[in-house]
Amino acid sequence: LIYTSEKYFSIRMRASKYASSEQDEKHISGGEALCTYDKIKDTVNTLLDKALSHSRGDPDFMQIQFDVLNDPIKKINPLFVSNNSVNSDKTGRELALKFLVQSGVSEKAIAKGYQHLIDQSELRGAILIDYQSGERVDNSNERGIRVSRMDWLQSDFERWAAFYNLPTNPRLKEALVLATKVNDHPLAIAELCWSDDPGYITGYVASKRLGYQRITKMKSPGDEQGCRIFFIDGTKYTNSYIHYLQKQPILISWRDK
Ligand code: PML
Ligand code: MG
Ligand code: MG
Ligand code: MG
Repeated sequence: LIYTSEKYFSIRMRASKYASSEQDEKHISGGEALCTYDKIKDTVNTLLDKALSHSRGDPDFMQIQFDVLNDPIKKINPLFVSNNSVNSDKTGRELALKFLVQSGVSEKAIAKGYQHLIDQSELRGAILIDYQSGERVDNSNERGIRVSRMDWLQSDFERWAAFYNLPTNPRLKEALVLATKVNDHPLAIAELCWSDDPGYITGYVASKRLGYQRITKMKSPGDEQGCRIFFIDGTKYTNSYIHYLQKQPILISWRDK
């Protein structure tokens, strides 16, 4: 047998509704994967299925794209996961506030972060907020920043989940991949997230200091307003951070660097 160094590809999907109508475009689903050439077909099918059976609705626009990776893939360990069970979304939001403050984010920045979300209700990606001033530091308006080029081999994820007695929930996997990438960068201070899926109310705060703190209730069922805020040191090098989020290939890898 001859082993060659294999090429990897980044596969990305995004699906939406009303893209070509008078109504505001509605984000339905997005997805990211890294794979070798022989896995492209299966990976594309998985992303296709994800968007065609989505609780936010049936898309009328979808784009699936792949491109070869030229930069080397960096392997990083997943953030440590803790579970916080709360009995209401109010308690969940209060706990999230506490975790953000413990991670170093100012209360002013958190309040302003929530205001940016309210002002921009059609956001598709994440917004970047300075962790002290609360100013928004990306210029992407309602598009937001999309984190790309990341994955976690399913077999490695399943070994990890079994070890920690966690569910092999694809949402947990995708969110933990993203949170680990986002927080691995020196400019990252913390992330706040909950889903835009009406039926999924678990969210999290993630940071280098606290790991991935899952919170069981972050919004009321039926609510389609999601949240993804990256609190960063936004006083310099913001463009290099955005470049990292969009371009640096990251493979989450448990105990196997
Ligand atoms: C999403 O669905 O886009 C975000 C889900 C965040 C929480 C995932 C989890 O830990 O269960
Ligand atoms: Mg439209
Ligand atoms: Mg995958
Ligand atoms: Mg979603």
